[in-house]
Amino acid sequence: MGKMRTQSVRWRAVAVLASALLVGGVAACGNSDTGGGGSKDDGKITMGFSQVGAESGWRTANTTSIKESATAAGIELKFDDAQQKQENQIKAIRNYIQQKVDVIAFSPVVESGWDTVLKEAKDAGIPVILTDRSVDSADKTLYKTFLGSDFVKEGRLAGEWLVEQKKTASGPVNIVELQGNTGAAPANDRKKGFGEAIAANPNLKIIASQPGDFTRAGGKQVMEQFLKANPKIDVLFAHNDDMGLGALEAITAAGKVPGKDITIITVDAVKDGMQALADGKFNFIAECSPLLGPQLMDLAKKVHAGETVPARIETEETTFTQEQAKEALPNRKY
Ligand code: GYE
Repeated sequence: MGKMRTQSVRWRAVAVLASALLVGGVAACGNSDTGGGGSKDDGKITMGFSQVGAESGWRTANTTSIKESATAAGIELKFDDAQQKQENQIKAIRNYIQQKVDVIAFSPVVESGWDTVLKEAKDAGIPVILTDRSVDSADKTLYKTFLGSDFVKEGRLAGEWLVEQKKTASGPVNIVELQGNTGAAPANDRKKGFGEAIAANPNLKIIASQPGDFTRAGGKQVMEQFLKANPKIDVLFAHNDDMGLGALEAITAAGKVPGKDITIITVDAVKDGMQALADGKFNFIAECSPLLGPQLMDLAKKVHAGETVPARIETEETTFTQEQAKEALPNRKY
């Protein structure tokens, strides 16, 4: 009796193993037939990429990096520019699902509201890679990995530099803040990191904070309003170079000297921003690298092959003072 039971347990184990192998085999077959969900069987990986837009120098460099790296990696890229609209991104992702691409990658314009479409991609068996910006979905199985910067850290580095600069200030230091587009991860996180860092000195106060949508036009327009409403502005913290560059025009038009009358701190370190820093118009930049293409293509190959990848891959970054910008500028790639 005891022996029979052991035997039947053994048989059951063999049966389970066999069916697992069968299912695995069928799944693997399915993968190679369709290229992991792909429409053609030419062995080439197809990636559908939904880009935020073309709002800044950073974004332009990011798009170039993605396109060039796809070509270099032999990945067929379907690319869509969502013009800063979430609805356009959702539409593009649904198209990619319909076209049965192998991998979907996108840079979410805002953090919230992605669960439904991500679930659709998951149900279709298409892996998703978050690039540059993240989502706030509680279900982390909706995407394979998030490749991008630590935006809280960038804000904190900007704030810590300011705390150091103003450590001997005896009175209030009035700060205005140009935020990125409302609801975007880099806008939320840079605000948070900066705010936490400047809390170290109660003299440092944010007296106005508005979105300038990461664009030069937005930066200029909102800075004009700030200058009209606030006679004493000591510092501008702009969530990216482009808004800072737009604000320069408003500051000069108001008869103030940027970099002297108003200390200017930005994020990104694209060429035009670095030039303004080297010229003494900006005072400090926290770097954010847009060159994510090569790592993204590498990850796409891995997830397509069914390999496990780290849930979070952080970009390496630094900061620049005016002197450091002068040194780095000749070799700046973007
Ligand atoms: O800082 C800004 C761009 O998501 C990190 O988006 C990116 C940000 C970047 O428009 O310039």
